[in-house]
Amino acid sequence: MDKMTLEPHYADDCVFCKILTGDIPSYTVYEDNIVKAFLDISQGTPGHTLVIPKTHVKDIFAYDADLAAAVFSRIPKIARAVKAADPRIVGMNILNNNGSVAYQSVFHSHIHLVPRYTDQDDFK
Ligand code: DGP
Repeated sequence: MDKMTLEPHYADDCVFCKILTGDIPSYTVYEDNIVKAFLDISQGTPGHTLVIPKTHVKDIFAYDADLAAAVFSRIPKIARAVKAADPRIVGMNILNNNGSVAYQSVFHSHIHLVPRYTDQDDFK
């Protein structure tokens, strides 16, 4: 596989690329030169966050090792930031869907951070 760029690179007709360019508003949780993390429009639990690479990549099968290292190495720091937002958060599901059969609905790779709460029965 050719080396991928880590620099921002946008695709036409991609809702998450439009979030990256600011054409679609989002609530930013964390951002640097490689990734953006923002609240999912459909909050599985309060604080449900998506982490996306700033370069358009469809799914995990399209990553090269450098992009994977850059994106996934940032997840613990972002997870800690989400967790720190509410002392009731005591756990977190971290999920990544690849392909429509695996319930991927937006084809710009993203990692779900779904906080889990001490009183999570409140969110069922
Ligand atoms: P997945 O099913 O794994 O592809 O998850 C896609 C998620 O993207 C889904 O939970 C809803 C979220 N989503 C879709 N469109 C938007 C949007 O315009 N803004 C935000 N913040 N989230 C979106």
